[in-house]
Amino acid sequence: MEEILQQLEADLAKAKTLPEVEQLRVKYLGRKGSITLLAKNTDFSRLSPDEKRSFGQRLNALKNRAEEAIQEAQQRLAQQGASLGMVWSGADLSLPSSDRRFGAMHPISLIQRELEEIFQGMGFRVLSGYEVETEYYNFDALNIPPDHPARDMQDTFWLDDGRLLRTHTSANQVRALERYGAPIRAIFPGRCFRNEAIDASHENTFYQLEGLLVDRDISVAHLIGVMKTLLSAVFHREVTVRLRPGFFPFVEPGFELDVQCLICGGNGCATCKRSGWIELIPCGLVHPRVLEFGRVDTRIFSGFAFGMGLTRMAMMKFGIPDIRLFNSGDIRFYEQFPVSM
Ligand code: FA5
Repeated sequence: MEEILQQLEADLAKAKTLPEVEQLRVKYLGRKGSITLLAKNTDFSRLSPDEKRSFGQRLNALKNRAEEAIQEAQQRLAQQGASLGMVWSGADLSLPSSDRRFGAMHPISLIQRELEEIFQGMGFRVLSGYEVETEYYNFDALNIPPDHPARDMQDTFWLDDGRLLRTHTSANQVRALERYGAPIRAIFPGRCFRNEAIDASHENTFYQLEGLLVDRDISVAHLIGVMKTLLSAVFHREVTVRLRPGFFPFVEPGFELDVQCLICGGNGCATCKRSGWIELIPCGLVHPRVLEFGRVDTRIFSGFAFGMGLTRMAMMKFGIPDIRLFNSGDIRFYEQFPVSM
């Protein structure tokens, strides 16, 4: 018995990982382990009652000491971080990491997520359409026939097969009406493309967020209500808005929604070009012809639509001075929008 114990202790001293200790436990205390077999192979009938008692006591003591030795070895290795089968390296694995850099989110993703949440809170569903569109949904179904001058307002990237890269998210309007019918309450965030010269506030690839609400008895008052709720939520304060007439063939009446400048409070500054107002969201009541293209009964339903520039919105919210930064691929720009953990 003494020999077995000494052998076990020598084996344990050499073990460098917890799995090795487990193997030793099986070797000595498992069903076919040497200590277990010692009891099994002893012919107790040949022992006197005194011998049986003394043998039993010594065997129990051996088992207990073996178990203790194994536990000690396990504790020693666990403290050294050896549970993964690694050899102890001397590092304190319980110390916090010194490199605390987290990933970043693209500012468009940030503002898009925020807006989606706000609109979902007002009962809007979030839908997405196609970046490659047909002329029909991008223009014709929006009451912009082929010879209409409004087509020239949006320089289009045409594809060889006659389709195009959508110039605005309004292309989703009739698709959604056809598919879901009225009433409907939806937003469509997405990327748009225009064959435009690029400068600090114009990109050929940018994001818009379209909104469409069609229901019974919808008026301009509903449009203003939704816009004010949205802007207060985005800018975390009460905002003053005004509507000016704006022309888009797919709305009647059409508006440009301006926000009182959030930088100067309407007094006039460089951001609002001294006017006190910032042009933010083109919108209007959906033109009956668009509803008809979407097979909506115009005797029952009316609606409003808006098409905000998501990229411009992000510029306003985060104070980004140049639109070219968004697509620049410059990691120093993206790193300024860390994800909070
Ligand atoms: C439209 O695209 C209309 N579809 C908006 C609309 C929808 C009106 C529904 C009525 C009802 P506009 O061309 O003005 O409108 O573009 C809307 C917004 O997209 C602009 O206010 C601007 O913020 C953004 N935008 C347009 N062109 C660019 C560009 N080249 N770079 C960055 N943002 C742009």
